[in-house]
Amino acid sequence: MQKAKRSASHTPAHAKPSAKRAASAKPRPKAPRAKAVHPVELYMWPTYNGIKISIMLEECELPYVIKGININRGEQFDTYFLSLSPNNRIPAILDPDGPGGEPISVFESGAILQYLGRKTGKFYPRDEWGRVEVDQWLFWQCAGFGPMAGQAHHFREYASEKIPYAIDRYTNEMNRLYGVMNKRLVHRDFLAGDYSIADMACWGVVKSAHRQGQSLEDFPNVSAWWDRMNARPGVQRGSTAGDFLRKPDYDATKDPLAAVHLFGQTARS
Ligand SMILES: N[C@@H](CCC(=O)N[C@@H](CS)C(=O)NCC(=O)O)C(=O)O
Repeated sequence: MQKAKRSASHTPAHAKPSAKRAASAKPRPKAPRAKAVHPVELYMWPTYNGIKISIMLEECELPYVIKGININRGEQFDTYFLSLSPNNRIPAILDPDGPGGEPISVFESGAILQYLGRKTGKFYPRDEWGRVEVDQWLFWQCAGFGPMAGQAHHFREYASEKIPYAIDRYTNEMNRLYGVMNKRLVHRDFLAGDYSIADMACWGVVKSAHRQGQSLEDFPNVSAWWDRMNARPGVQRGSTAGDFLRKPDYDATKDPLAAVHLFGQTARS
């Protein structure tokens, strides 16, 4: 199999063999050979869609390795990446231990979260009532909260021409969506029963609320949810796992090369 070109790769700390274990030299009784652990390959860039998956992998404590796809330099169009993600969007995963022990690749962040939830039995209920609850809020994020935030970022920050109609439309729509989330979180700690993949999906958008013209002070239940999310070590690790891929002060809105690769895409791109 071909390897992704120009991808920075990184294995998170918990996936590496422990130094203590390696140092112990005592002979041990022969145990049946353990099955080799093949880490899940996560193809991402540290954006709100990529971070959803590193949070889930950390929360599940699944061994994984990050393969950087620099979307600001056009790596989402590399042939190998397109074979995993034909929509030329991050994130995608390759799980070498998929169903029946066969490798499987998955693209679309919602589908990846559901796949990892089914694989591990974590953060995605098995019973139909609980699962439907999570699916509704997961799709709410993937089809509304996320894409509308993307449009708000585009017209408020990236577009060279400032179009008041477009800015108002997406700023207002984000305001409406934060209102929906705020109502949902009245008397609830998380969006869909226990903490789940639906909450993980929302983290990256809420992190950038200011970029969407919103303040969490206007949405106290979202603000309390935000604090609960950030108290979780898995969220802390997962939301920063991909930071090594880019310079800390990098700002895509000020990078003219990023605009070349991200905007004006057509079927011929
Ligand atoms: N519906 C997709 C959206 C993914 C998406 O928009 N990814 C952005 C980064 S946040 C991307 O890869 N952009 C590359 C491009 O626009 O070419 C998902 O949920 O996975």
